[in-house]
Amino acid sequence: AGKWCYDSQDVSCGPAHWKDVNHNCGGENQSPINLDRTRMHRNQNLGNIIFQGYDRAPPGMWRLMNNGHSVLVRLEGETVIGNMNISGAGLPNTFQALQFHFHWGSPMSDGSEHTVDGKQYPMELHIVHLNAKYRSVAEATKDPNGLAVLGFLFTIAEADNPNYNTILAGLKNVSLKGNSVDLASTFRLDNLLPSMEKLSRYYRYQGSLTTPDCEEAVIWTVFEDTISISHAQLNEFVDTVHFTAISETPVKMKNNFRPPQPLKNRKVYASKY
Ligand code: BO1
Ligand code: ZN
Repeated sequence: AGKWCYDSQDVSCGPAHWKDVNHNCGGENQSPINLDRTRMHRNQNLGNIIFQGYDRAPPGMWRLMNNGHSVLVRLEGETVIGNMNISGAGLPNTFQALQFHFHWGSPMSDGSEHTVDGKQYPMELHIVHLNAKYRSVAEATKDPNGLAVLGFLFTIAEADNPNYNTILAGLKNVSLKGNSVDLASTFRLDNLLPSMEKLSRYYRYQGSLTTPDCEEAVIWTVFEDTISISHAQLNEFVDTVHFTAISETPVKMKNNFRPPQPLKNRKVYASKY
């Protein structure tokens, strides 16, 4: 596979070129999209998501890593069996949580991937889940229902969000591409999210991974309620994390979002509430 990047690292391998890296990226069901609330279809089958295991800190440590495109936390792997999963809400099966990661902007500009009525948000959290009928992501990416990603948009508040302190403290240890570190403590995943009672309103559509190879294998759920974080906390991502590895000229990781893709022949559904 060829090299891909975001424009903030190098425009010559930015999102406009991804379709040359993988043909999928020019497909008919790409993500992210603009979520146009005036054109959504209310769907009475879209009830509350059932979150299992999100309310307990797992016994093992979570690993924070810089993959050169984002910082992510692995929720399962050799040392940790997180056993967090989601079901209900029109999902065709149970989906096991694999990892979560962030897309962010810069101190001057927003960085979410999904937009709502044309508005971009400062940051977006993705929790990536695997359809429980598959043992690997490689198998799942051949199925339009292979993965379920939950997207949460951020808004800036005056107060710090203390639930993000463990992750923020770990950023200095994943400053460079390829770095990884066990987080100092585990925590309840639901503490990173808006309160559970506020998650009944969401948008649902069929899409793709938002980075190459852009596989069209994702049931997307983007929540209406937002996560609040302070400006100073958001800036810690931009100030600390780099796209680049130790051997390269440092480039700070910022604006690591793909812009909205054409909706084409798709419908976006709004949950019942
Ligand atoms: S996203 O949530 O659409 N931004 C997204 C984008 C790329 C991936 C996941 C989510 N990549 C895949 C890798 C797999 C890996 C899997 C889970 O993430 O291509 O190799 O197993 O970590
Ligand atoms: Zn993502």
